[in-house]
Amino acid sequence: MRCSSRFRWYFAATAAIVAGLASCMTAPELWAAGRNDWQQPDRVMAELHLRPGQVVGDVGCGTGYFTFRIAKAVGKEGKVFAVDISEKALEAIKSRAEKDKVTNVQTVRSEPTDTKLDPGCADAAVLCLVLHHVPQEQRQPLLGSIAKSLKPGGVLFVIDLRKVRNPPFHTYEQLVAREEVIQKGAAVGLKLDAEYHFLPYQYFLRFTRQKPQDSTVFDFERYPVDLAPEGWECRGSNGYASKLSVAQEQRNAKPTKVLRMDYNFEGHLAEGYPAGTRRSCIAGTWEQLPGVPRRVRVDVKGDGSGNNLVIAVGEASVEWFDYEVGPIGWTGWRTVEIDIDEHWRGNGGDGANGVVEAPLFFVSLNVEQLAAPRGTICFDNIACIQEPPGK
Ligand SMILES: C[S@@+](CC[C@H](N)C(=O)[O-])C[C@H]1O[C@@H](n2cnc3c(N)ncnc32)[C@H](O)[C@@H]1O
Ligand SMILES: [Ca+2]
Ligand SMILES: [Ca+2]
Repeated sequence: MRCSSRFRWYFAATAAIVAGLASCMTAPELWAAGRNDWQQPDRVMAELHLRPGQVVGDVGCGTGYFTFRIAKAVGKEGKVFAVDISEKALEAIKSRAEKDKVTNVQTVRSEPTDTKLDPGCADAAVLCLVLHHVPQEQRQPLLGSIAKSLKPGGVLFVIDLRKVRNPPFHTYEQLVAREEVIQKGAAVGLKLDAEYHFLPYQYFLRFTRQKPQDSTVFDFERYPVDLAPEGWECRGSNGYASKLSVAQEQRNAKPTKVLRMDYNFEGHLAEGYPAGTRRSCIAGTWEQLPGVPRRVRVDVKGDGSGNNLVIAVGEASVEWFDYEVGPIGWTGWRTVEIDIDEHWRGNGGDGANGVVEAPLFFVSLNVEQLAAPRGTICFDNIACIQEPPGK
C-alpha cells in the first residue's frame, strides 16, 4: 500500500508513542528513540552536498547525531568542528571519536553568542535543533557569529521544529518560528536560498553567506560647500559655538569635499565627565548602514590638538559602542580604522548586551577635550567594511 507521507509520519509517531508508553519512556526519550524515522538523516545529509576536504561547523552538536555523519562525508582531508556550550556533550563526542577512531572531528567549547570558530574558516555550518534552546535575545548574535565563521559564499543549514500550536514534546513558546530565523539571518548577512519540505516536524533551511558588499562611503560630494550635510548634526552642551560644514579641500592633486568640524569647548560644562575631559562636538549621522559592518574606516585631517578622537556606533538592539582612536597628535590627512568587534572603550544603551548587532544605524565622530579648547578637524570617506578583520 502506498500511503501519503503525512500519514506515514503520523503513523510512525503514534507507533513510537504507544511503544514509549509501554516502557514508561519520558517525552524526550521517546523523541530520541524514533529519531531516525523522523529525522531522515540520509536524506538530510544528501541535501548538504558536502564534498571530501570541506570544513564544516556542527554548531550545538550535542552528542554528535550529525557530527559523525558529516565527518564521514568530508573525509580525512576534511574537518568537522563539533561546537557546543556543553562540556558534557563535547566529552561524549571525544569518547566516541576515540572509540570509532575518527580523526577529523575537533571539539570546540563555545559561548552562547560566540562559536569560537575562526573568521571565514568553514565551507558550511549545521545548526540542528539548537535555536529553540537559545534565548530570544541571543539568537541573532549566535547567527551572526556563525555567519562570520563562514567563507563568503559558505552555507548554513538550519533545522528546527516548526512552531505549530500544540507541538509534540515542546511548548509553543519554546519554539522558534521559521520566519524569525529568516529575518534574523538576513540581518547578519545570511540569505535564504533553499528550503526542503520533506521533514515531518521540522523546517530545513539553507542560507548563503553573502559576499561582502561595497562599503557605504560618505564622501560629502553631494553637499554644497559651507552647508552642514543633511542628516549630520553637531552636538554637545555648547554645540552652538561649534560648527559643522562641508569644505572644499585640495587633496592629492584632486579637489574633494570633506566634513569640517570647527569645535570650541569654551564655556562647556564638564558635568559628568572627569575634570579636563570635556566631551563635545559630536558629528553624527542617522543613515542606516546596510550589511554586517566589521570595521569602520575614515580619513581624518588632524589638527595636532592632542584632543581625543572617539568613534561611536549605534546598532540594532539600541546599544551604543565607543571606540577610542586616541589623541589627535597629527596634522594633515591620515586614515583611521576601527575593528567594531574589538578595542571598544565602553557601551550602553537600551538593549545593551555587549554584542554589535547589524545593522548599524548611527555613526558619530567625537572630539573630547584633553588639551586644546579649540580646533578644526576634517573627515572624509567614512566607510563601513563588511569583511572580517584580517581579510
Ligand atoms: C537538542 S541538542 C541538538 C544536538 C544536535 N545538533 C542534534 O541534532 O542532535 C541541542 C544542543 O545545543 C547546544 N546549545 C544550546 N545553546 C547553544 C549555543 N548558544 N551555542 C552552541 N550550542 C548550544 C546544547 O548544549 C545541546 O547540546
Ligand atoms: Ca570627499
Ligand atoms: Ca547589542
